[in-house]
Amino acid sequence: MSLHLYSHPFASFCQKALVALYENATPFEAHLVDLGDEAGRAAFQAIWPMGKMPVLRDEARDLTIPEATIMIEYLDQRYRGAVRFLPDDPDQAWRVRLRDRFYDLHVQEPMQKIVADRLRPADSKDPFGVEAARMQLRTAYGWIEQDMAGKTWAMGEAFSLADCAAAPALFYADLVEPFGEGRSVASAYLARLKARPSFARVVEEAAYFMPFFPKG
Ligand SMILES: N[C@@H](CCC(=O)N[C@@H](CS)C(=O)NCC(=O)O)C(=O)O
Repeated sequence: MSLHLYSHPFASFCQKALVALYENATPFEAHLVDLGDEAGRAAFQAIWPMGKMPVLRDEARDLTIPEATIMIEYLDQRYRGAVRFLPDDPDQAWRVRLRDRFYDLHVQEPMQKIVADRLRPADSKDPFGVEAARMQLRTAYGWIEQDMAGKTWAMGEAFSLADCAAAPALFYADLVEPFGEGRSVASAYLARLKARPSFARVVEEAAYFMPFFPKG
């Protein structure tokens, strides 16, 4: 097996990479990363010193590929399947990348900020930062409501890198800052993502860990 994925099924950026791998049934060996375990963290940091998951190793080419977006681009180039994550057309490609950045920076990041705050000790909370993150999410939902109008996937009919990014980002964001009234387009998009077999499998594999999701 050439491809080795270092990840955790509950981690949102790992889920993004898993969606891409499952979309094309790309064969890979999964390695569970336990950052809570000192030896596990050290072993993982020997592969990628930044210690952020997911990381892909392509043993056949002796390459280490961190960053979920870059990993998916790599899969699209080197392990291409029926689903193309980045279109060849440059004008379509930058639109995909824009949406990938959007879901990482404006949905995943504030969502992670809120989740991380729930894990902080009571005397180290950051209510100001959490409120700013909530506002950022609400603004992002407004943009999604317009951007997704009339579309099945982020780029229309073709599933892409942008949808790999959107699936876990929206799944967890809706848990910490529910879409609420007036976000029917975003809600319907998330429902389609949850029904997509690749992401449904990801959610099923994470189900064991869901009771550990920190409550607000
Ligand atoms: N920019 C990275 C972010 C990866 C990331 O934040 N991963 C989280 C899990 S979802 C992580 O490894 N967190 C562990 C830590 O921060 O110690 C990517 O897109 O892959």
